[in-house]
Amino acid sequence: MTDLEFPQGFTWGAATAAFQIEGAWDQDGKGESIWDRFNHQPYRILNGDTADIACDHYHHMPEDVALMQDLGIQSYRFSISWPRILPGGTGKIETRGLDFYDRLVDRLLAAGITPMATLNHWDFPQALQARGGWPNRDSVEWFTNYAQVVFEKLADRVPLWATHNEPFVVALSGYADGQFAPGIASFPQALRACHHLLLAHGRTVELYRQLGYDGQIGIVLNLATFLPKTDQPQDIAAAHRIEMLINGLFLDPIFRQQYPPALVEWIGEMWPEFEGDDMHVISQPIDFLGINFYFGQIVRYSPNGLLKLRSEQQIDPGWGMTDKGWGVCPSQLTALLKHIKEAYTDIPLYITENGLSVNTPADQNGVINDQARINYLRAHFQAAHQAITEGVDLRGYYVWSLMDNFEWAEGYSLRFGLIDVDFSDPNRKRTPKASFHWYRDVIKKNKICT
Ligand code: IFM
Repeated sequence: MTDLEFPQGFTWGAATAAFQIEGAWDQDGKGESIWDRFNHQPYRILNGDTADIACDHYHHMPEDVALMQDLGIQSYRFSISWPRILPGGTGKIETRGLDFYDRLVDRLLAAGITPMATLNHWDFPQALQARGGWPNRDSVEWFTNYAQVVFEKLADRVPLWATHNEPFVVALSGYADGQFAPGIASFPQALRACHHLLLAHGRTVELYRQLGYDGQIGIVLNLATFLPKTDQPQDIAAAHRIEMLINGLFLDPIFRQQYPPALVEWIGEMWPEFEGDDMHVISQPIDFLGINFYFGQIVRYSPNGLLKLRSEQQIDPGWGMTDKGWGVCPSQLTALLKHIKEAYTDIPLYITENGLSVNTPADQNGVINDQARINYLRAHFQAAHQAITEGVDLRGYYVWSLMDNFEWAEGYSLRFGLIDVDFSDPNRKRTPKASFHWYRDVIKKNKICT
């Protein structure tokens, strides 16, 4: 047995997102989001689930902060629902919505937990979707105005801000394959959405600096590794293409001030024209990069599809697949962190999400012994520790997720939480799982035992 100690001051946290936990979808003046609209449509969500109530965090917030305090996390990553604050997306402010986050932040601080707030975790106002959504360049201004309202209320007490969570998913799953809200299938629209998300990010970073807050601002990207299946040039090029689509589409503009040349060339005429100064705004220096890590892929050339490739999940020896269908490969977390440092940036990194979807039923005593989640987290913490040992400036780790929640198109069928939520109970009873107790011990000792 070896003890692996983390650097002093390393931040242990847990993450959630507004739409996935809050419920109260139409209460206290909240406007409709694109996910409200989408999850009320037939066939969009597995089993017809909706997030109308979800974990009912909107009404259970004090209890949830008490659970966080019991867990011992030093930071809590949550997102703010844009239409809860601006029901029409722009214009009239709903103070009851703002007050909810105000109370959350105060309660977190009183519990000694540092808030990390994400402005956009996908629940875009439906009223603005009706005006074209992210593919409309006006979305940049809509978003910065919303950010300003939130900053003015909360930035005096929230020291860590992320503009977007996984803009790749917003743009590609929402606009290219239509699997997520708003359910549009148009690759050119997805590229426009992507560009405006990036521009909105850059303008919001500029605004945050102009307003003079002394906290930190960054962005959260879903990143993965992509290994060619063979050393054939066709497979190597295919792996590079998908890496540029998933990682490079956001990393390159932010850190290299350009879209990945290989991708632009491949996409050809479908690539939209953008205005001159945009890349400068997009590449504003940020204070940290948040990385959501879940899997690696093995890629080979295939004559089919736009990118002409096929990929499969990478699985490390001795591991398998998660309930979500993602391969478990902790080795790739070390590889990814080192790659980001070597190829892109030396700024501080956070793992802003990582966790396992596994449904472990309660035993006859009501105990949820999710040993699989403990094993998964331990291996990933170890991989992160390895990266730190090799010189990566990793500052913290947020487990996804604090509690079971609404997993988008898969509804309540997948469970990512350290805390079980009984979705059949009108009171949404919460039960900490074995992984909660294990994580509490890791946090207390700031080390893992491998
Ligand atoms: O639940 C999601 C989260 O909203 C974004 N990152 C991945 C998680 C698991 O799919």
